[in-house]
Amino acid sequence: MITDAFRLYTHKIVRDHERQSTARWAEAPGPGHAGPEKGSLGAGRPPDNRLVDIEGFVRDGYLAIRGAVAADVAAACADEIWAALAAEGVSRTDRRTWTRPCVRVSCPEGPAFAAAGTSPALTSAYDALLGPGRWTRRAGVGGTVPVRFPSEEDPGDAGHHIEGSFRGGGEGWVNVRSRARGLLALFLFSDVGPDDAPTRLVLGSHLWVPRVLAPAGEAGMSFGPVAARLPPSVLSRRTVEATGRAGDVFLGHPFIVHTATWPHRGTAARLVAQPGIEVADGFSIDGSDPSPVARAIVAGLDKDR
Ligand SMILES: O=C(O)CCC(=O)C(=O)O
Repeated sequence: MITDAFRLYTHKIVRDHERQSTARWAEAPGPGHAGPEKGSLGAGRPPDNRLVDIEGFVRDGYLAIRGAVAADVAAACADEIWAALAAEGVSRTDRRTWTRPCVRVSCPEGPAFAAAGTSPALTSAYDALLGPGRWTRRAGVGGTVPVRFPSEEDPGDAGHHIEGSFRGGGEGWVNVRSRARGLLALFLFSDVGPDDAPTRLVLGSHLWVPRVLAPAGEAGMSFGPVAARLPPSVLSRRTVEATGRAGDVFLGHPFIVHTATWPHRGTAARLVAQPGIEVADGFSIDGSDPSPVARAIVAGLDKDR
């Protein structure tokens, strides 16, 4: 059941599954992509947000928030990412340096990323999906940016997985309450079309993960083997590719199965940051936690299949 508090926080957020079709990824940008007002980073008009479909998030495991980050902010973030790539010997203007299919950098910090990470459309969405104020506020985006370059080569890091949430035994660990991780976020800092090696999300896969995690109890398990322990049919479910414009952000359930894709047959580098949105502890899974993330976990544990 959705409480009134959650309804209040959902009125500004885009739920945008319809715009996922590859034919429409480059449709005309909404007002969120309007140019900046003079003088201040990110002062463009607010995004064309509409009602968020919380039930769609619980069912499918993701939301796309179009224009979550203003166009000028996304462009400033892209500049910073290119500066970080330069330190790796990769030049924005000299394609001869684009020799690897993927170069992963830590997401830079600084004012542009602080503006991106605290965009009102996103903080409203975090409140709606996790519970008002329940997530860890951060003046930045965080995570890594796997930058993917046009290439026919296997990048070596593609494969279905869920993300780890906390350190356990020296690697990414995850438990059924999703200790520490509230969401998976994909911040598009470049336009990403269907040829540009978009991240692929397996719809509804998050509902199958709790049953894999439950036997591991509070201690949890390494995130690595989780996808392989799912019924094989889960990986044959419908998928959606995280395509869109620079400034769009996809928010995924912490248990959504996803994969990098290759080859990248586009022409431009794909810049997507992939941070976790942290929650201090995790979610209650006894049915008392009204957040959509917790409701999906409970649905996954309860579902009679
Ligand atoms: O780069 C991508 O499309 C996804 C990468 C990913 O899921 C990861 O590095 O965990």
